[in-house]
Amino acid sequence: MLQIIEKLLSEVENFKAENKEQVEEFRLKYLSKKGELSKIFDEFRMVPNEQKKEIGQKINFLKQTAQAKFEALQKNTASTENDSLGNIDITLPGNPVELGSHHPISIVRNEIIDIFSRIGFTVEEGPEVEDDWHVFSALNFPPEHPARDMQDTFFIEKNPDILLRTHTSSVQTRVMEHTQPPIRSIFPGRVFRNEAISARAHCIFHQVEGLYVDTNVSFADLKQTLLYFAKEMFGNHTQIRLRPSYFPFTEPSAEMDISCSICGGKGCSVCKGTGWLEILGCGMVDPNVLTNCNIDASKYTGFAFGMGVERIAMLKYQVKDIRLFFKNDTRFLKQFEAAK
Ligand code: 2NM
Repeated sequence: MLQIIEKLLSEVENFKAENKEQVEEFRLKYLSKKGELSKIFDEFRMVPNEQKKEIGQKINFLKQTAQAKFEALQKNTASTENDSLGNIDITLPGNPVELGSHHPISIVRNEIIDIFSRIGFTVEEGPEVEDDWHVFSALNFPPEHPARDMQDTFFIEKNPDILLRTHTSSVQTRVMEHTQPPIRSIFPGRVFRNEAISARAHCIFHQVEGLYVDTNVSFADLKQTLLYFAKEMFGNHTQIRLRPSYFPFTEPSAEMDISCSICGGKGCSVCKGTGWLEILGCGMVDPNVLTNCNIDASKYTGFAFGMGVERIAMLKYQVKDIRLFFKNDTRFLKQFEAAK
């Protein structure tokens, strides 16, 4: 009998329960009317009187231990199963929410838009899939112009009249066609060129172009507007330089350099020792373009300009490879201004 009591005591002490079902198992096995303890109490009646004291104490101890164990098991399983309500410290801070960051192209595009918005330019957008008229013909590109070549432009295979715009000037055609001057807008958007991808060129990139058409718009207006832009974008110390150039839609045309923002004009590896960095093309809108878009070229003049957002972003952030903007490598992207 003593052996049985010892065995039960060790069983009770070592019993493990992970849920309510196992606690109930414990109760049935040891504490219920047909359980082990009941049996022991029944057999106790047969114990000779001289042993009753010793064995009685052992049985009582077993009963107390089993009772205490049962209560402890109940308490433990209750507290784990009630976690969703009872055991949570609601004053603890929540798990941090990871925020993304703005893409550098978006940051620079928005900054360009802000700068021109402050002097009254509105923002206009248009389709990426265009027709020949809005991208080339209306803009004074002659039929044999190389930009119209398959090598430079993505055409829709079955219809060479439909193509991916190579510049956002096509939006300017659309705006001029249905708006009489004054027109003072910028045109941000994605453009497509059939070019080999390298560290300096990509087949998809972003432009912001600008257009100002009104009476008496002059080259001096163009120059001051772009000087203001350069100073806002690259700092008040920035100087500009205009070099004669050629574009089909402007006459005269120019390319604009800024004094090198890295070395301040002394000459370094970024500006290749020249002290100047090319950032955009510009010019006075060719009267043919105005006429093509139903604007009276004897009454109105205009200036236009266009820049690559990637180029500006590469200069601003000293990014050496344009492909980084398109890779979606988060190690690159998370270095830029966090989303709010
Ligand atoms: C450039 C450079 C020079 C330009 C011209 C026109 C329009 F529609 F008015 F004729 N839009 N954009 C222009 C002029 C664009 O990008 C380098």
